[in-house]
Amino acid sequence: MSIKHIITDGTASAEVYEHGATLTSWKVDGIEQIFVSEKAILDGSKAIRGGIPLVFPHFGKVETSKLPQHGFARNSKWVVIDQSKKNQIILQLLPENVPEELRSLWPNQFKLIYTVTLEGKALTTKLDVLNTENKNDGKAWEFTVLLHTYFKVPSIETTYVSGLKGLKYTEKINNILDKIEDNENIVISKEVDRVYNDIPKTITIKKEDSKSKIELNPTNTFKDVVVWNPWIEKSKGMSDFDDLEYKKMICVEIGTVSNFINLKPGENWTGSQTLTAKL
Ligand code: TA6
Repeated sequence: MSIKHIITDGTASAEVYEHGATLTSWKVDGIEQIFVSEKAILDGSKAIRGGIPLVFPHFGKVETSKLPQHGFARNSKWVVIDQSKKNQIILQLLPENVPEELRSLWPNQFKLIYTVTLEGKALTTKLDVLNTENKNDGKAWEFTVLLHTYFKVPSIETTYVSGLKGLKYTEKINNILDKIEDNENIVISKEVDRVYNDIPKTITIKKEDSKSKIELNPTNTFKDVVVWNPWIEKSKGMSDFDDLEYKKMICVEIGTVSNFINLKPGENWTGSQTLTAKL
């Protein structure tokens, strides 16, 4: 079983596994905001189905790479480097923490630092990406990155995503490019797997049944957001996901996935999202 750490702030709490530095719970006033499948594998043998898996160095599959979908960060054992505050935990990933069979597929020198902070009804997850190659003869490298957040909802039918009206998006299902979102409130009533570009400072998930909302505030270093629900058929195809769990979750995933970010030796990139529960 992978080791799990708990942080608290007042009535809020969160749980983070060392495996993948995956946050698997965020409770506000005792109410769970994050979805984790009842069939999730938590022993470190595969990425956790749910929570906030970290996607690095590749979102999806990259033709020129043999790395598995979504890279290796969510499949590696991170190291806790600071838990001196009760409301914060900081974890680090270095090449030596990545399973050899995955590290050999992306043999670059890097350091990731992931900071999870609770403040009242807000949760902030920040990722620092550093190119630690030698400044004299090291090489630049490029990556895409995403916080693959699974939100728990009372019912998908009465959940709305707002703030994306007017944005260009790609529907990965059937690879439909350059669509424009014309709904202020996006309702999910089938499988969706969309990448929206040039995202705003605020995206809101409204949960009609519980009259509650979650506000997402990404830094402007995150350019895209993925909205995903597997719906009926894809749910059946995931062994670590129950057939009916699509009704109780929605992924709204802040990231930079449409264009690679290039880092030279010694350079770093930072992105964070603040989630605020409005209960
Ligand atoms: O973020 C959406 C997505 O890329 C979907 O295409 C779906 O594959 C989902 O991620 C889950 O991917 P996983 O590799 O965790 O099964």
